[in-house]
Order: sequence, then C-alpha cells, then structure tokens
Amino acid sequence: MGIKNNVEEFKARKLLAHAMGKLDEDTVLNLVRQGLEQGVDSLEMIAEARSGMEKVGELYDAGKYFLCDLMVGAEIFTEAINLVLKSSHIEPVSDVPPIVFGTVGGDIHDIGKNIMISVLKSKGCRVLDLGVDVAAATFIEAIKTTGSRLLCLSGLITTAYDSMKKIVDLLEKEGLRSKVLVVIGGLVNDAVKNYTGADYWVTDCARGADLCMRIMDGCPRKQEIAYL
Ligand code: B12
Repeated sequence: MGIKNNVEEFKARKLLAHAMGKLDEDTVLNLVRQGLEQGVDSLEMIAEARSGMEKVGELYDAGKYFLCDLMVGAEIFTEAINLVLKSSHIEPVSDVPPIVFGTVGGDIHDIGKNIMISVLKSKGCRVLDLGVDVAAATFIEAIKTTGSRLLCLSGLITTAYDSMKKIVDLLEKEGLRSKVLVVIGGLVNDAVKNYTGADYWVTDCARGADLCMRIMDGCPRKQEIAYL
C-alpha cells in the first residue's frame, strides 16, 4: 500500500482518538510513531488526539472516569504531542513584537496553550508565554511592555469566561483595545466570544495557527519551516 493510502487509512480509522479515549498509552504512542513514519500531517494527529481527550472529558462528566484519569490522559496526550512536535523545535526568528499568550485567571489547563505556542514558534513567531492562572493586570502589563498587537487567551472552565471578559474590559479601560486583537481558545464558542468581547474564537490548532499568522502578517522569518 502506498504512503497516500496509509495516510487516508490512518485518518479514516480514528485509531488515535479511540486509543486516547481509552487511555491506552502504548497504542497512542505507537500510532503517533507510525503516523510520523507514514507522513500523516502533524496538525491532523493533534486534532485526532484532541478529539480523544474530549472523550476522556465526556467519560469524566459521566462519572466513568475520575480526576486521576484526567491526569493520566493529560500525561499521555502531552507525551504524544511532544513526539509530534519534537522535530519542529526551531528558534523563532521574527523581529516583530511577540504574541502575548496565557491561560486566564482561575484556570490551570495548559496543554492546548502549549501546543498552540509550539506550533506558532515552529512557524517562526515569537511568543511570550505568561503561563497559567494569569491575572488580568499581568496580561495588560505584557501588552504595554512588548507593544504586542495580538493577545491570545486560553480557557477551559466556565469561570475562565469571566476572566477573559475582565481582561478585555481592562484593555478598553487602559485605552489599548483598538490596538490589540484578542483571540480566545480552549472550551469556547461564539457565545463566549460575544460575552467576553474577544475578536475571534478558535478550538482548532490549524485554524488557530492560520489566524494568528494572518494577524501577525505571517510572522517574518528567515527560513522556510516545513512541518515534520
Ligand atoms: C486534561 C484535563 C485536565 C488536566 C489539565 C492538565 C493540564 N496541564 O492542562 C487536569 C487533570 C489538571 C484538569 C483539572 C481540572 N479540570 Co479539566 N479537563 C481536562 C480535559 C480532559 C482535556 C483538556 C485538554 O487538554 N484538551 C486537549 C487540548 C489540546 O485541547 P484544547 O485545550 O481545547 O486546546 C486546543 C484548541 O482549543 C486550541 N487552543 C487552546 N487554547 C487556545 C488559545 C488560543 C488563543 C488559540 C488560538 C487556540 C487555543 O489549541 C489546542 C490544540 O488543538 C478536559 C475535557 C475537554 N473536553 O476538554 C477537562 C475539562 C476542561 N476539565 C474540567 C474540570 C471541571 C476540571 C477541574 C475543575 C476538575 C476538578 N474538580 O478539580 C480542574 C480545573 C482546575 C482549574 N482551576 O483549572 C471540565 C470543565 C467543565 C467546565 N465547563 O467548567 C472539563 C471540560 C471536563 C468535563 N467534561 O467536565 N483537567
């Protein structure tokens, strides 16, 4: 079977999502290695692993998985993504102000944030990672000191929406709103975007990278960077 067929088969069978949902570490990692060998797109694999993580969340919701299972899921997912991204660690060369990125106050989920940041860096963008549970004032301070025009906020729990809104309100209060575009990601949707006053919402890594690159005019770089 040719490489193209292998890639199609990989996608069609959703094995990675399935193994992720079952917290089957060995199978997840083997499938990622196999996918890399067969030339499956890295963003495709991230998306599939993420859909497996959604299953983990659903099972947790249904009382079939417990907090420790969420934690195991997070570890497996991180290992898998590190494998996927490992050959795309390229030093950012952009000389425009960095994208300011963080998980908002009250929220400690950072897997999605870290993936987005790795992908953006691999495309040559500079990113200032403020970490997790970041206070609104810290985001504003970072915008002021870097002169950044893109603020990326990650949030996965409902209380994160108020934190996001607070940040956007503070941008307005400080007279910075018209200079900065705000992109939110994680467990968000159109209603959350409207509530928080953000400009865009994203739940997909490929779309997120495209959007940020467009806002940043392609993040100037010196070399062409191919994905894996
Ligand atoms: C892993 C996980 C954890 C791990 C987090 C580990 C870590 N270091 O991040 C641990 C076990 C610590 C955890 C803790 C908790 N969790 Co939790 N967790 C999850 C789980 C299963 C997966 C999240 C994840 O990593 N997904 C994979 C990543 C890759 O997806 P993603 O974050 O969406 O990111 C992608 C895109 O959205 C995008 N992206 C993300 N951010 C951004 C930002 C920008 C700007 C852009 C452009 C793109 C972008 O890029 C990523 C790549 O595709 C979800 C279930 C779910 N459905 O999401 C629950 C979930 C989010 N957790 C939940 C809960 C309730 C909790 C706890 C409160 C549990 C508790 N009782 O203590 C605590 C929260 C503590 C806190 N204060 O934050 C709930 C939230 C419900 C709600 N509506 O509020 C969920 C939905 C589970 C559920 N169904 O109940 N959790």
